[in-house]
Amino acid sequence: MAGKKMKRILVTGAVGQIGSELTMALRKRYGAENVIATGRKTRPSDELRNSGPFYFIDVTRSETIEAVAKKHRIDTIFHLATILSAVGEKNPQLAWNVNINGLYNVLELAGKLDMVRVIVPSSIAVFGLETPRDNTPNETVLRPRTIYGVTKVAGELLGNYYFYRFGLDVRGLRYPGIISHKTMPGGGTTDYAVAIYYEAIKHRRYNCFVRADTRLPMMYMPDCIKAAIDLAEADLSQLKHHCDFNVGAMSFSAQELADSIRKYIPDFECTFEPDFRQKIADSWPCSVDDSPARKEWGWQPGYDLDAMTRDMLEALGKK
Ligand code: AKB
Repeated sequence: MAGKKMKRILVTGAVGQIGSELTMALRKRYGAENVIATGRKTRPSDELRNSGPFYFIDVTRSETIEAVAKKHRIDTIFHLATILSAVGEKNPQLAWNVNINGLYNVLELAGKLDMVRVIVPSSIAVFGLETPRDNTPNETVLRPRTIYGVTKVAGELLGNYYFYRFGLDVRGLRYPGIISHKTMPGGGTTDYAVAIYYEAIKHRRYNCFVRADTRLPMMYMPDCIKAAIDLAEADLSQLKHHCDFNVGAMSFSAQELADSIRKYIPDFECTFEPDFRQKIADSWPCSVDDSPARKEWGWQPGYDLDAMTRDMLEALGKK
């Protein structure tokens, strides 16, 4: 069984770091009119607004998603609206409401409207201090210490539940930190790995909010988009996992990241002044084992640290 084809797609969180680029990639692939971008409050870029339909919705209010989904006869939702780890620690109630109730609303609606598929990103935040940190297995201890991680574990379980209980084709992958140059990330722990490039170009210096030896798994945006689309288009009969795929690309310390930038900007200076996000970073893996994703849907990243740094600096330099 290959699973039904996606035709009309709704993206929640389309104004965010991943959503803004994923929406454009989906529009190119599925036709601009067939990919409906939605956001809650932030004004969409001209590119997003002018290239296809855009609506303001609130995922915690089911009727707002339902109205758009019915109007455009949506059969697939890429559900990206989420509160990330650092903002979540500042407002755990908001994180619970958006990440849990928002997801519940999306899954219920997808079932009610007999949709083909729901794609929901998870995160390396599902892991915790008791998890092996190097080459973290796909199947391991999931005891996160952040509310974001708690909601992501619950989200994976909920998505799997809807698959096994109601036959709804829900798929998800555990993203590492995502690095990109179009839209800034909104309140995660791995945001330093994006900010460092902007500051290197603008000011030749950056004060990093984690220690130099902080090593985390990371991924460049083109790989992030490819992973979402490859998983969404994978043959259902090949999937043994559904909502909980590890996906790796690269792993480096904050120092190694600064060194990689220094190869291109020799006078770049990086200082390290850890804040509350250090504790979150210390509870996450250094690298992940993504062999189930490679085996079940052919996951293969394209970028390593130096290739990404070259591309980031070139793109931001032009900006
Ligand atoms: C965050 O730092 O909160 C996110 C993530 C790893 O899920 N980038």
